[in-house]
This record gives sequence, C-alpha cells and structure tokens, in this order.
Amino acid sequence: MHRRAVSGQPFTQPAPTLGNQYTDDRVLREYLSRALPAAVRAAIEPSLQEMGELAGGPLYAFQLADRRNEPLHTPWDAWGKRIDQIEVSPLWRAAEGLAARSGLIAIPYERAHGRWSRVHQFALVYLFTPSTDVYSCPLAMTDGAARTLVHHANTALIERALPRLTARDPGQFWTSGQWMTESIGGSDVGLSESVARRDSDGIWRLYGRKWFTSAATSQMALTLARPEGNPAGGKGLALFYLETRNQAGQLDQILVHRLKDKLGTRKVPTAELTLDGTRATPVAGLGEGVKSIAPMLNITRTWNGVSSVAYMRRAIALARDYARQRVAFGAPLADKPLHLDTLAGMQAEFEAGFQLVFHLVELIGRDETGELQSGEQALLRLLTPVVKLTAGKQAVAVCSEALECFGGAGYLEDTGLPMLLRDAQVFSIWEGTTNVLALEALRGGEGGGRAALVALLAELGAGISDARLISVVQYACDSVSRAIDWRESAAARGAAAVEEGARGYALTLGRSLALALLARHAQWVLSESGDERSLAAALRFAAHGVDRISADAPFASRRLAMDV
Ligand code: MFK
Repeated sequence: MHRRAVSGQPFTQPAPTLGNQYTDDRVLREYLSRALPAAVRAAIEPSLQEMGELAGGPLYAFQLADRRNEPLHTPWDAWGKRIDQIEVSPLWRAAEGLAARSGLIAIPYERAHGRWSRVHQFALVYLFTPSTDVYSCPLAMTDGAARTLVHHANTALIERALPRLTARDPGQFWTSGQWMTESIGGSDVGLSESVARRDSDGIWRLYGRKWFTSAATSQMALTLARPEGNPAGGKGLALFYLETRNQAGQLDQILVHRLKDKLGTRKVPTAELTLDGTRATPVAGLGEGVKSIAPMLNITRTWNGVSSVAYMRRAIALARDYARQRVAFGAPLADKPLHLDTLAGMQAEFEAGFQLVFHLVELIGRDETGELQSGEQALLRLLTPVVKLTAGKQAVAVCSEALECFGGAGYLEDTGLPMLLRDAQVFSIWEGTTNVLALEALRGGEGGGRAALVALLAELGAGISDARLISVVQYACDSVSRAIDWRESAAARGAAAVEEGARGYALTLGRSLALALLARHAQWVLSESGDERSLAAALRFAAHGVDRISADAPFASRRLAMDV
C-alpha cells in the first residue's frame, strides 16, 4: 500500500514478493489439469506444491542473498601445486542436493508415470529454475548425457554412469558436462581441432582446447574429438565419454585456464580448459561425432526452452506483485490502463510460449515410451529447434519489458531484477543461436515434419467451437501455409534465398503453432469453467502477430547489412 513520508522519514517502497510458485501459477495448473490423467496429476501434485513453496519462499530469499557470490577458480595451492579447484556459490551447492533429491534427472528415467514422466520432470524444472541461478545448465547436460548413453545403448557406459546421473541420493549424484565448443567452432562444430589418440595400451586419450565448457565442476563429460587419421568435418569427429578425475581424485590431465567473464549466467562456472591426454571412451564408434551428440543437443535445447518460459513467468510474477503495491499518479500501477496493457502483452507471450514448450515436452515423453508415429518423429525433429528459438526470443523481450515495469528499480543490481534479463539473453545464444537453429529447422522440416505440423494444426482447429478462437486458429493455419509456400518459392530462387529467409520461416512456424496450441487450451478452459483469461491471451498473442515471413526485398540483404 501507499506509504506516506511521516515525521521526516522518507518513503520506502516494499520489495516485490513471491507466493507459492505452483499454486500461484494459473497457467501451469490449468495445463496440468487439461493434459494429465487425473491420477497422474494427483500423484505428482505434492512434489509441485513443495517445489513451488521453496521457489517462491526460502529458495528465492537464498537467491537474493547469494547474488554477489560467484564461482572461484584457484589454479595453484600455496605450495605451487596445480589444483584447478573451482568453488561454486552456496546457492549452487544447495541446488545440487535439491535437484537430486527431487529427482529432476531421475524422473524421466524411472518413468513412474509413463509418457507423462517428462511433463512431471519439466514442470518441476520450470518451478526450480528461476530461483537457482541457472543450475539448470549442469542439469540440462546431465539429462542430455543420460539420454545419449541410452540412445547409443553403450552397455558398459550405461552401467557405469546412468545410476550416478539419475541418482536421487546427493552423495551418489553426478552431473555431466557437454564439452563441444572450441574457439574455431562454436556453431560450426565440425571444425573442432581436438584429437583422440590411442595409446599402445589401447586407451584413448584426448588432446585439445575446449573453449566454453559450462559447469566445469561435473564428474564426467561427453565431448567430441577427431581420432587421428579421420577426415575433416563433423563426420570425422567421434563422441567420447570422459571422467574428469582419476582414482586419486585429481583432474585427469585437464588444465583449467580461467572462468569466462560472461554477461549473465554468472553462477555457472564456464571454463576454458585444455585436455592433455585425458582418458576417454568412445560412446558410439569412431566417427559421426556431430550426429552422435545430437540426442544430447535435443535434450539441452528442450531445457533451454523450458527455462525461457520459466524466466518469463518469474519476470511477470514479480512485475505483477509490484504493480499491486506501487502507487504513482494517484493509483496503484495495477489500476493504470497503460501499465495493464503492457503486462497483458507480456502474459500473452508467456502463455503462448508455455503451451508451445510443453507440447514439445509431451512429444519427448511419447517418443521415449515408443508411442510416436513416424510423422510425429519428423515433427519432433522440426519442433526442437523451432521451439527453442521461438521461446528464447520471447524470454529476452519479456524480461526486458519486466525490468521496465519497475522503472529505475529494474535497473538496480541489488533488487536482483537485472539478473533476469542478463540470464535470459543466454537462451537465444546457448545451444545454437537463433540463426543456426533456423537453418536446422529448414533441415528438420524434410521427411514429413512440415506435413505433420499441418496435420497437427488441423487437428487442433477441429476441436475448437468458440468463433473467436476459430478465427485465431485459421490465422495460425494461414500463416503456416504462407511459410510453406514461401519455402517452395524461395527454393526455386536458390539456396541463398532460402537461407536468407530461414529465421522468418522458423519463427512463423513456432509462433503459429504456439497460437494454435494456446487456442486449444483456451477452448478447454472456456468449456471447463467459462474463464476467459486464456481466450484473452490467445486474442492478444494473435494481435502481436505470428507471421514473420518478410515480403521479398527489392534489394538483397547484403546491401543493407554491409552498407555496400
Ligand atoms: C538452461 C539450460 C541451457 C542448457 C545449457 C547447456 C550448456 C551446454 C553448453 C554448450 O555446449 S553450448 C554449445 C552448443 N552448440 C551447439 O548447439 C552447436 C550449434 N551448431 C549446430 O547445431 C550445427 O547445426 C551443427 C553443429 C549440428 C552442424 O554441424 P555439421 O557438421 O554441419 O552437421 P550436419 O551435417 O548438420 O549434421 C550431421 C548429422 O547429424 C546429420 O545426419 P546425417 O549425416 O544422417 O545426414 C544431421 O541430420 C544430424 N543432426 C544434426 N543436428 C541434429 C541431427 N540429428 C538430430 N537432431 C539434431 N538436432
């Protein structure tokens, strides 16, 4: 409430607060009611309640108190011995134990709720992530590594590592790194220079510099290196498993040069390191490394998408609480039409992103239980990059807007708010930039992916009866048709024309599907309770526009881009 300055005491604005992040989240609760069988929902609800309470209460307080702690790299001990010790922040240490105990990795491998296990896992991750300063990064890679080992059916490595990666006992739990990026090959991984050499005793050893190894404190990593004599390019690389420490507990021929000085994700100990004969085991033969690591990328990209919607939700929850409290020009911001309009726009983007990301989560769950039809397999391949790039861009825009909702306070580090934007900026970069993923979406549409998307849109539309939502879904379908037509006409003009429009194409597919999924959800809510909030979100999201195909430019982009 508005507090006046009395007896010389200046006004102080109460900080925004959070409630139980599960019970307060209408969108999550409605989604789970619609998507899950009642028995599954009842079984998982206590875990969501508990995580929601932690995330909005003690964990959020811990996060604010931990704000200035960052990982510390100590290269040498006092006597000159190389130790490369990395100490993470107290919040991160607590997050690791909580993640293990809550089964954030275990759940989809235990699969207690069949195809719904992925929904359970990612609903928990969605609640956990915004209060744990991107501890989701090592968890994403851990999940990706577990999935990749299972995918390649490497029995020895599965027996060795899977029980650790999926442990619920924090004392047994391992995380995994995904050591892919080299300074020559961030996006173009096939350029990687690391070499794999086989000793006379038959042991593979890796040599090379890894330039961006996130969460360098993991006990194991999956990484790429080129077995000596292999050809250049991604096919000449091989996927290797390594354990970071030897039996004496020392780093196994790994030299940590420094931690990265990043814009955001500052709690994540991202290192530059050199492998100088690190023991490793091939995971899936001695070539096709890029293809072999793809299952890991697809999982980490999904974590990235879930994190994007989780950050949007957190940004809105804080801005909404503040709007109730902050009085300006004679009324709370929550009574100001223009401020409400801004919040409404953010909420619409979030609701659409949420439905999109959790649709991908459902597909993964069904893939893992062998329930996907072949067309849906192609759809999963198409949607993984599309969902990640769509949600990543939304998160940056919504978090930026949220900071503005607080005026100057949103720009002050000790409110904890700027961290939202700095961290959100990573989502469109990490795990493939928007443009690299747009190119992947072009490839992913081959083999039936586009046809499956059109079929899905038709199915979504068929279940809708509200006239307003029918026209919304029609708009989504028309936009996808236009994107597909564009792709065909661009192909006739050559590969450069297709590449030039890839981002607009991928965003159109992502936003159109998000709109249709939101419309389906809004129809369900209308029918269940008559609540019109998701309907309003769908109409608002449609008004933001989902068609991102540009009209063919009269001049080539090169002239504008390079000013030539
Ligand atoms: C909050 C949580 C955030 C998560 C945190 C995780 C932190 C992890 C830290 C990092 O490591 S970030 C670094 C992430 N780097 C990337 O994501 C790389 C981005 N670049 C790409 O994705 C490129 O498109 C790619 C490296 C894959 C291109 O390499 P190539 O050598 O040109 O491969 P190509 O020809 O596209 O694909 C080779 C094979 O793999 C093909 O199969 P075929 O040989 O049978 O034709 C592809 O179809 C297949 N493939 C590629 N991507 C795939 C895939 N298959 C399935 N899914 C995919 N995504």
